[in-house]
Amino acid sequence: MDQISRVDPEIAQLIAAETKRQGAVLRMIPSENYASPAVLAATGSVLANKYSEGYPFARYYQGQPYIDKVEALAISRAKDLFGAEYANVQPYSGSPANMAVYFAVLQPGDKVMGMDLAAGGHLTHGSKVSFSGRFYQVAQYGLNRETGLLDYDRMREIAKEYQPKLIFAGASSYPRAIDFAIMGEVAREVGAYLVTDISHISGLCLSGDHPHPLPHADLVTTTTHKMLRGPRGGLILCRKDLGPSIDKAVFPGLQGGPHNNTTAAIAVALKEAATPEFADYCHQVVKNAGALAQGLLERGFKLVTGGTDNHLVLIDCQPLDCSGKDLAGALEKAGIVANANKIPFDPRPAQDPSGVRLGTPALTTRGMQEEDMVEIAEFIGQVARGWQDQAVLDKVFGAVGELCRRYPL
Ligand code: DSN
Repeated sequence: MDQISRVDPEIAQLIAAETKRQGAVLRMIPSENYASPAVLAATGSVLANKYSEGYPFARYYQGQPYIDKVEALAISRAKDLFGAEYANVQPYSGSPANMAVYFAVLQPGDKVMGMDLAAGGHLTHGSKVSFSGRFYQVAQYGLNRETGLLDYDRMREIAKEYQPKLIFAGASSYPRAIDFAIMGEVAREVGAYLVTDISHISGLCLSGDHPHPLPHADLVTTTTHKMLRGPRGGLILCRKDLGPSIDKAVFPGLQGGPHNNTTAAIAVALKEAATPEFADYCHQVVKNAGALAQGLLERGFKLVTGGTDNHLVLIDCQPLDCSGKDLAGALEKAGIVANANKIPFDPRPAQDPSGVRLGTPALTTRGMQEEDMVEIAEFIGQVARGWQDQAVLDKVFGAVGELCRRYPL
């Protein structure tokens, strides 16, 4: 920070302010976390200075003796950790990782299936507003209206009728476990590739708190900065026979030089994720989400699916006198940062939806436990009741600050 201050005090001041903010609020966006100091240091290292188009020991530029070793280590750690035959660690993030999968195994115009964005899926799983819905023919599957759970029977029917070449499994706002085994069966029945995007739940798949996608999936994608606590990046894991197509799709198909500083930080994060402490962390993430859900239910909130199996809960604001956007805005004023989110079959638009999505990965990294989640559920209850009352928001803000000080970064 001293170096930045000397050169660019304006940016230094903004980084300092963001550092302070990240410590002073309850960060409950389920896709966010705190990377370790070792991961951040690797991200800020001189590896950022090097170009290295190609792959380890097969580069287009000279000067790679150390970069090759860094990337080879990241690849072997990714394979070992996830039990995968092949790994590519170069995708710049989750969306490019998914795009590379499309490029690797499909032709433009081919048929794909993914979970509807409105049901909790991801943009790159076939949404019309992303490349995936523009360059491929898409059928979307979704949830059972009564239960809010994935409707696997309907998914199978759609797959049989539509005959996609690729099926995406995975979600961004689904609070329950996903049955990768059933999805793998369906994919095999129709001769499609199964791609599991485990960006949100990668840690839980490693710790056994969520079923592992292998051996059911042909390809697995994940971001590295969510529960894995790495830098902002992506990974693709796959069967060995698909490896060369994936490599070609990432580079030169989609990207130029890999971000070597990020690759090093991914390697560090994967080393950290291989420890028993990381598994304990993931177990605690799930326990905390369960305690948060229970605390909210006891305070009269309606939750999508009635609770959670994983790291997130989705509040249905329809019984409240505010929208998801109103509640997320009021929560931020009270020091609780979450995001407004569509609920299944939401009658409201994405810009002002009926839900609020909350997660426990970042809070758990700070060391918070179940009793803290009960306290946070109480804060959220107070904010929901007094969302237009500045005195209430100020009071909760003070209590949130006190809680945050008990768990310094
Ligand atoms: N933007 C991520 C999330 O918040 O879930 C998904 O990519």
